[in-house]
Amino acid sequence: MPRFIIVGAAQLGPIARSDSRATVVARLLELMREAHSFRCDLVAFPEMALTTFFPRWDLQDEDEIDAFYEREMPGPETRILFEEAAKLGIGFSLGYAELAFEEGRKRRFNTSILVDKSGAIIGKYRKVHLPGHADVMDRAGQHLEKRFFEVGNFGFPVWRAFNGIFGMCICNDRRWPETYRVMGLQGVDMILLGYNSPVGLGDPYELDALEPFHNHLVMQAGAYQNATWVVGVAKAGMEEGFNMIGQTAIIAPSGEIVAQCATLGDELVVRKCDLDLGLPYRRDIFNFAAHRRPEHYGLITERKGAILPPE
Ligand code: ING
Repeated sequence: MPRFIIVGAAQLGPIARSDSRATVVARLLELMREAHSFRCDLVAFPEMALTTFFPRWDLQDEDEIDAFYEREMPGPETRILFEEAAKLGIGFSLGYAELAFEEGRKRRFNTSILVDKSGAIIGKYRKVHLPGHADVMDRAGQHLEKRFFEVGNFGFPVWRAFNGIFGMCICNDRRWPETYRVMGLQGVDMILLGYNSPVGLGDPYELDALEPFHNHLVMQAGAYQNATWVVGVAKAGMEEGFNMIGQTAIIAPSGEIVAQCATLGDELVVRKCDLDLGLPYRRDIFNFAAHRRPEHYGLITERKGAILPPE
């Protein structure tokens, strides 16, 4: 019996620095209701889906910085999302900037949650691969996630949900094969990820033109090599003067793109996904137990003469 799930990938267009949470949540609700009209079981939203991508600025004032984070989830301005999800009977994933008080101190993470059809949070992930820099660079645009977020401390967990095994990652995580493999080793059926990916940061310029190609390359490879669905959802368009790629896509375990957005705005694409499509790959070509030999790979760091990049 196939394990079907109808998935909505809800791409967002730009979010302005001045946009209130209420304004943005109204957009998310519109996309959630549209997903429900297509009988979606689950709708995936992008990374940092409640605010503009503020790590592009050299912010200094702590109160101004804190205003971009959520201290509680759901909070007073996001509770309506959870209530609507429960009313409609639809799950969702949501990326946001998290402000937590743990181990006696204020901590900041780039976070994503997985919410089931009852509106309960069943999974939480904190971004591990933080790209860019902590200090302002001499370049066209900044990418200061290392200043505004800590490295995630949950690893890459997966959760039993929606009649399958689901995982999440965030943006730059999708460029690292380990991200998919750690979840693949846990038998993940579908990975939900959001991204805010600017082009033109000039680091290096030559690769800008390849950004759309690299975006799909890494998600398609991750899906195929780990026999999992990958749902990649963009915050797209010209956001505060920064050109963010779209290309939101639903990718099958074959690595094929089976649904893709065609705009740079708020746009939903929907696909009925059979979570068992990964089984033929997991049973044969990517049968980790039968073919994978980590004990024979050798640890480069321990092997003498490793070929390292020039200083
Ligand atoms: N953004 C980008 C990403 O990994 C980036 C950073 C952009 C890296 C372009 C390389 C090229 O997609 C986030 N938020 O990680």
